[in-house]
Amino acid sequence: MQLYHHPYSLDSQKVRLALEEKNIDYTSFHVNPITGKNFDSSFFRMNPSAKLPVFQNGSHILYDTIEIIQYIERIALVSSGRDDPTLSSREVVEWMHKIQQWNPKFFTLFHLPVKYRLSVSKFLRRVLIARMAETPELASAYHRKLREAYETEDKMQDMEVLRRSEEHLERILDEAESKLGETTYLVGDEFSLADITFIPILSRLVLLNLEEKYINTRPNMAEYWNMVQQRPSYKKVIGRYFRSWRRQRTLLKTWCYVQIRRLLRRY
Ligand SMILES: N[C@@H](CCC(=O)N[C@@H](CS)C(=O)NCC(=O)O)C(=O)O
Repeated sequence: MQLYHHPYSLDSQKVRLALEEKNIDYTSFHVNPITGKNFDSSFFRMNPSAKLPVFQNGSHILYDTIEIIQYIERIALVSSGRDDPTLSSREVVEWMHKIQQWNPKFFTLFHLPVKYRLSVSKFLRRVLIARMAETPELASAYHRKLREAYETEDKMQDMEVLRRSEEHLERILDEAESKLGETTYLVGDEFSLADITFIPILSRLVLLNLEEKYINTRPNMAEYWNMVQQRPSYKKVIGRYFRSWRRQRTLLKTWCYVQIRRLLRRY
């Protein structure tokens, strides 16, 4: 089994948490979306949406985060050899969908320093144009991505987009806060796929320095956040890259790559 993913990608984090929690071995391929590696023709041919993560098991390829996580759950159940295999409850699946409906893209972009955002988006557009010239048979798919990039820039001018995204996030957080007042985890007293889907969102808020506003104002969530950070899966998938000083190192590496490529005009 192969997973194409990146530590920066929120949906990739969800899938990797599932793989770690379920103890499933896989071959890992890092595809950095900020340096435009997701536009390399080898990856783009398999996945013209260029989105991460992608999970491959033989000829079976999955692109949808929830489908991948549920597939991992089924693999874990089959390999456990238990007589009474039970899949996640309906409530867990409902929570996963509820969380997945919030798109972190605009929220994240709005909270990045404008200078970095504009520089990276310009770099990515150049990468797309370079790949288009190298691989004309994929030109129309590259063109679609380029259009998507321009549309994203347009949306970034519209503060209503940010407001809606914030409101949507607040609704999910409020509901989670009230659930966490009754139970240890999002659904009941056992860690579930719902938590796996939720943890990367909290981690993204911390990365954007928004912990005070969104987490610490909700006491049950603040306690939950402290608890889930102790899990080995969290440490391996997220903490390793983003805890304290590590996050500067992780972000600086990518930033330097982009700047050097830009200076050399190597896309
Ligand atoms: N099909 C995925 C979408 C995943 C997604 O949006 N991935 C983001 C990172 S978390 C991505 O790869 N963005 C890069 C791009 O759109 O070019 C799902 O909803 O499960």
